Amino acid sequence: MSGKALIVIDMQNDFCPGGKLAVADGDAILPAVNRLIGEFEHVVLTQDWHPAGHSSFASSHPGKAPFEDIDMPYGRQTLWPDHCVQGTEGAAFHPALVWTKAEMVIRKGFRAGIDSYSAFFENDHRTPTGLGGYLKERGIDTVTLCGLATDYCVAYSALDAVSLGFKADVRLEACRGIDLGGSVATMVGRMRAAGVIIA
Ligand code: VGL
Ligand code: ZN
Repeated sequence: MSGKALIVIDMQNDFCPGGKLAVADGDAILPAVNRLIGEFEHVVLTQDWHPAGHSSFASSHPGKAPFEDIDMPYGRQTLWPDHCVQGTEGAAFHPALVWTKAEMVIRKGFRAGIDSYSAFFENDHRTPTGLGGYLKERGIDTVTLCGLATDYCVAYSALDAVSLGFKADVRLEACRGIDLGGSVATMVGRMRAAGVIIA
């Protein structure tokens, strides 16, 4: 069996204009994302889903500001404004996202002490979310990724997809990035080098 799935990353209010960690023009990709959803038989969504006081929030580290880096037991971690708190409007999917046909919603970042950019592993790069096993058990070997943000959750998901043996392609026209210090160019380069097809 060789199946394909679309993975729509974090199309949530807090990553769109007006949200707590707004990505520039994050909502501008909704028509392209919805078009892709229409084209795929199998659709998976991810949802960034943090408890209040999450360790990736700068507000949890006295003296630290958003977008600074710190050392965590599992490695370097960028600190963010409080965002995508479980059950809040900011954590909800953007109202224009046509999500109803999604077969699976994978939540990530719900452990207080560790962040999770990738849809497949937490930021220790070892703790699985379960998505890899789910897709393999479903006979899916190729994933197409889109959503927010290009340089964080989309990129780490694509890199991990390839490392798990999936074929992966990223639709940049249906992605937008945070772009801290050139991170979009850096991560697009890393994805290409790893064998991710960038359309
Ligand atoms: C994301 C930073 C923090 C993302 C999530 O969806 O790219 N970025 N949490
Ligand atoms: Zn987050």
